[in-house]
Amino acid sequence: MLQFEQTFMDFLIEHQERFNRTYHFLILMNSILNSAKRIQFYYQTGALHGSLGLAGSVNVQGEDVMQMDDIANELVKHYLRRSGRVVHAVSEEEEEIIPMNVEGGRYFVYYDPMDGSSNVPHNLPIGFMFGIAKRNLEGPEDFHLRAGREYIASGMFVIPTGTFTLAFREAGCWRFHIDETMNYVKPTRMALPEGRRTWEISYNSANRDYYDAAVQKWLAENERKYAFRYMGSLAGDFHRILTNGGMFLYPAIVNHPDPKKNRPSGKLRLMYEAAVVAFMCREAGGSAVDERGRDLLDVAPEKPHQRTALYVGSGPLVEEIGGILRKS
Ligand code: AHM
Ligand code: MG
Repeated sequence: MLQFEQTFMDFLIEHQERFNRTYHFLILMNSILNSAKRIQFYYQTGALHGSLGLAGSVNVQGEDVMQMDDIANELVKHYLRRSGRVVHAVSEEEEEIIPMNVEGGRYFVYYDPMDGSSNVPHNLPIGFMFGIAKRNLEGPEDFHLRAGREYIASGMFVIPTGTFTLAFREAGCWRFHIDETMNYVKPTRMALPEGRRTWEISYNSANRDYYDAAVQKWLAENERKYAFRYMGSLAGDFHRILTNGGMFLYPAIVNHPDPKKNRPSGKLRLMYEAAVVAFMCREAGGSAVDERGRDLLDVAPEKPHQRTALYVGSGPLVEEIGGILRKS
């Protein structure tokens, strides 16, 4: 007896029809899927073709750009533009906002085509992460940099692992797995587990002495209650938290002995990293805050590449640390 798993596209068609939606979003998602499959392919075969090295240029955040980042960025731009549905995009790899179908487009897409760049030379998990907001269809469009709360969807592909997680506003967070025909199949609704038995804490422990004193104190008192896991790729680390519960944190660095190494605004980017996972987490029953203990989804970006600290995961942990941050 042949068994057929539901594909992502079948799932999405049903979803759009159930909620009486247009097919524009489907066309947009098709372009995102096409990009992800191509990135998956290049990443899997990159080592064979010698393209895992550094490209030698520097991106807008001053970090090394790898060939893979460039390839992934070009792929995503190509497919987004071709969809005809995107007004403009923000990419981690480009300083300027990228205009696309400025007149007729419907969506804004904020993306990081290859997040977790330190994993690239090792072919270890990286993420293609994106947030989607919708143009104001009635009346003039007055702004394009939206807070996470205004996203209509956000998602991430963990590459080359082959998982895709997508959250819809008020319609849940879903995970799919790539099959042998490169289709994402088998929708599973994600819900953070309430029981603490599986919870994990995930952060770069090399930085712990440089966090705010209140964050250090909380870690010292609480972290041993949970397993510690860190792979240095937000998509991979958050993927685990979504399944097992717990908290991923990338706090501000404020106590570094070399003041030049402080990062009072955090490291991660708000629009295409932090808000993307915060949105997914909310749809899975969790929450996220920034260094001031504000709900991360309420933080309105002032510039496309704005950074933020991030605490994301199971509600009770995020609320506890959020309360401490609001007081400190
Ligand atoms: P990138 O955009 O340069 O790849 O940096 C983002 C990554 C995240 O995926 C990850 O959570 C974090 O940076 C890891 O940083 P660190 O190496 O400081 O632990
Ligand atoms: Mg990144």
